[in-house]
Amino acid sequence: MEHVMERIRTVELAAHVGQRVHVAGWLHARRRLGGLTFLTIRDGWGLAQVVAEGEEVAALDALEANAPGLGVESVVAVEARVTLAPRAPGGLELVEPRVEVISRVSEPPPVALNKHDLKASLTTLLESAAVTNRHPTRRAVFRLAAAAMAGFRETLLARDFTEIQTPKLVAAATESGANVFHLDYFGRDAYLAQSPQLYKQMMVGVFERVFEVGPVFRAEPHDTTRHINEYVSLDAEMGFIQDHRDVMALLRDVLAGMLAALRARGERELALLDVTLPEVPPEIPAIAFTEAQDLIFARHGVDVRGEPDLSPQDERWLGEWAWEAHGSDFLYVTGYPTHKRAFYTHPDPARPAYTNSFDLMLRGMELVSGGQRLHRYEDYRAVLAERGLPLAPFRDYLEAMRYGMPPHGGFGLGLERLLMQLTGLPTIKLVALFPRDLTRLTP
Ligand code: AMO
Repeated sequence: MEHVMERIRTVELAAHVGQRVHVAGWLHARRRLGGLTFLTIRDGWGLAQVVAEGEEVAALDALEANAPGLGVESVVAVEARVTLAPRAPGGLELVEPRVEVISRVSEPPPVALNKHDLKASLTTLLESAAVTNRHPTRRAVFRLAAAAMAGFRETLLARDFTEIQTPKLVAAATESGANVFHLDYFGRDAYLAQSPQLYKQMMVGVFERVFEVGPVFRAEPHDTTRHINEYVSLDAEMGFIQDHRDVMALLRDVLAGMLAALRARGERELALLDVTLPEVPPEIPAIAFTEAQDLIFARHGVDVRGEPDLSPQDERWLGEWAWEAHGSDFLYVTGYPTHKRAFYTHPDPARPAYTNSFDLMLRGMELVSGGQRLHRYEDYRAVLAERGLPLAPFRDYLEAMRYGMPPHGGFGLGLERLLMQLTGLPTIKLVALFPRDLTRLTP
């Protein structure tokens, strides 16, 4: 092909009206109408419509005549002139095309990718994710995930947090002995990290403020719409706090930063998926755990008082209440019972049976857990002994505590939970690129 100019992306066409340009991508769709042939080209960002007529159609037919034929998802390069076409998608059309085939595909893909809505069963969508993730609505979900991660990083970097990467092959379970993937590490027992919890706390001793974006692993042996076995955890931890309320204030600003990044970077994707982003109130409403249980009893007649945790139904009810009483999609629940939280959680000094901890609900589902941690070596020794946990696996963690740690706290936010609540998709498996669940280790 004669060199017209550097390849441009489909989303840049508007700046080139009247010029001949070079675009390249996948043959998304093709149809004939009278003497015309319409091609839709999809690149990594959008779609472009190409119209061929007369001899151009004959040239296309010649490409087609080669065996095997030129099917959708073939990779093609197109050199053509950009024109305004009010009736075309995006108001632009590429005319007088010359088409070159880069990778020829002759079999139809496992799912038709060129319908506005992707019509396939969940199983097909997941089994063929390598291809189905190409669909614009699938791709949009993952672009939003990227925007959310960018917003998380930007907000914390602006506050002088340092990004860290901690080991995923670890010698101790962090969150609880259950739900941990066990593996053989050259003949020794090892686990896949359930969270960066212990390491991010140790790193407070180095940097004071740290964050991490990375995979974590939970061996939860049940199939739910809100659990997967590997997810992306957005973690932050900071030193020199008064208590968990400082962490809640930080999280509020981090959420606002993430939503701002979604608006700024995800405009096309939000429109395509018809997503209405939640507003982060200047102060997110908060309710104490025991009050939340009283409220559920009063409003719904279900006596959950005395339960050690909130059920998914409890969370949905609280979400409804937050919206009705405060006009907020977000709700903090604070002060979870001490015996129900992980050993590192700082008790409430005024009520030691409850903790300086919180969960954050988004639209009635837990999105974040966090709180203040213990920071004194003696307190750790006491709590591990109380819970019958061995000291040995925590040796290095305890060493960090032994040599001086400030009061500190932080949180962990599940990226896929966020995407699920924003998009309203019915299962978390649809917001992970290649979900790992009870039955799925491929693709
Ligand atoms: P927790 O175990 O509550 O806390 O996890 C934090 C957040 O991670 C998400 N999440 C999950 N997402 C998908 N699939 C799962 N199986 C899954 N499990 C948890 C949720 C949850 O709110 N170390 C603490 C955090 C901290 O205190 O800093 C922790 O991991 O969104």
